[in-house]
Amino acid sequence: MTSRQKDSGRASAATRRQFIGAGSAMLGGAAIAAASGGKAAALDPAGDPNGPPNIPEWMKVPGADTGGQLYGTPSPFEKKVIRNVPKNLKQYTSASTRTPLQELDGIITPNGVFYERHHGGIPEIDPAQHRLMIHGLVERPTIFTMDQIRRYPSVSRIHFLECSGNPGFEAIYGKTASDLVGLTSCAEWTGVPLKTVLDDVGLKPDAKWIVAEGADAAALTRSIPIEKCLEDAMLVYSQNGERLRPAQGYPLRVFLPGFEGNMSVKWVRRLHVTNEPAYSREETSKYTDSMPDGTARQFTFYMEAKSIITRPSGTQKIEKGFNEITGIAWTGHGKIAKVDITTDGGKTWQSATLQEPIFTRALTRFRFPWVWDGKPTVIMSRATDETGYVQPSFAELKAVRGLKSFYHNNAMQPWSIAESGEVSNANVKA
Ligand SMILES: Nc1nc2c(c(=O)[nH]1)N[C@H]1C(S)=C(S)[C@@H](COP(=O)(O)O)O[C@H]1N2
Ligand SMILES: [Mo]
Repeated sequence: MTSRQKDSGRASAATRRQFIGAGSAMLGGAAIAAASGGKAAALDPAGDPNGPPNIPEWMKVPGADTGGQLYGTPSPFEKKVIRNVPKNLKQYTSASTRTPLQELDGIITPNGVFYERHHGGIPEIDPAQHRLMIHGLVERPTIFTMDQIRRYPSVSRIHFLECSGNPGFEAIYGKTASDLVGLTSCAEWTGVPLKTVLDDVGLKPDAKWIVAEGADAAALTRSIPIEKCLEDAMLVYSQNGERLRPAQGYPLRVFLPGFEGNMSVKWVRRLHVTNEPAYSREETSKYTDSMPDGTARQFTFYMEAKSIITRPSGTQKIEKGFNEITGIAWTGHGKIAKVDITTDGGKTWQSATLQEPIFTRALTRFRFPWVWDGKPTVIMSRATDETGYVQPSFAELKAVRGLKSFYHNNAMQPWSIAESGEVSNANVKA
């Protein structure tokens, strides 16, 4: 063993003493045993049939065949890591499912639990039959096949996607992180920059907007300002290395980093280049914000800075002693600059560590080491983005937006910790 290996061995022994030992120092091993299901034998190698040096059952026979599963699935012991289907919402064709944020680590959402929101069900589209038409204020109106789209130079970028009704203003009483902000996910998107394709068809000088239309039964239609189309908008065909899933817009979707999810039109079939917006259903009667003075705020493109602690979070239970507080932060306006944590209901705040690398318009993982003294308290995270914008409390947000708003709620999420260690939503109906 090199001296370096020896050193790292020592470091991990010290780590164990500090973190696992910290909570059990007073109560002894029983505290850990309780945490792992109450079996004191779990800490006793001789009495634990699965603990080394004993040989567990699964080492005594060969395992399953490699290739027995041609498309892999998670361990059968991970059954709760599934999409969250709101119980009170019947899954009509216009429905949504949420990402189980509290079950995930890191910043990438696996494709199987990426949130879904559709207004007319999920169409089944044969990519060989799919076409994208670009017309209107362009020099060369064109109808593309998927093969032609895929011949353009590609890019891959990591970005979050968030529905702007996440959660609606009146829906801040959910139980889990997923109930509250599970209409947020993050993936590596691959496709062609929209600018590349627009340069190819030639924009006319008066092109100001691009109206994107989906090939679903809802024909969902949104108007995108030309500046965004030429900045970082993408035509996406892959997500986390594989082709888009049908629910995410297979075979082709618009992706607008940092914009409200509704504008990233799935199953895109038409880009109509115009000099004014379409004023479609989704940008007039929906996805607008009713303000206290009776007016409605329209075209709220960028999602504001937001964060949530995903562990510990609602319905989980913690033990006295060391607990890592971790969660996710994101902003439509670039990078997350800072996440502050309070463990005393907002009296004092301390900076969390941000997981590197920090990507633009992507989820950012934060971590904060915490020793819980066993007393009831409220914990909360607060994101600041690189523009200096600070995530508001719900009270601060309401003061500006009034009570008639539904969309674009980026308020902080407080979690109560009871003496029992049970974690619950601290937002309570007045
Ligand atoms: N064609 C089409 N595009 C669509 C939608 C839709 O119903 N049809 N839903 C929108 C909404 S409201 C959101 S939040 C995102 C959801 O994307 P996802 O299902 O991949 O998470 O897609 C948007 N694009
Ligand atoms: Mo949405």
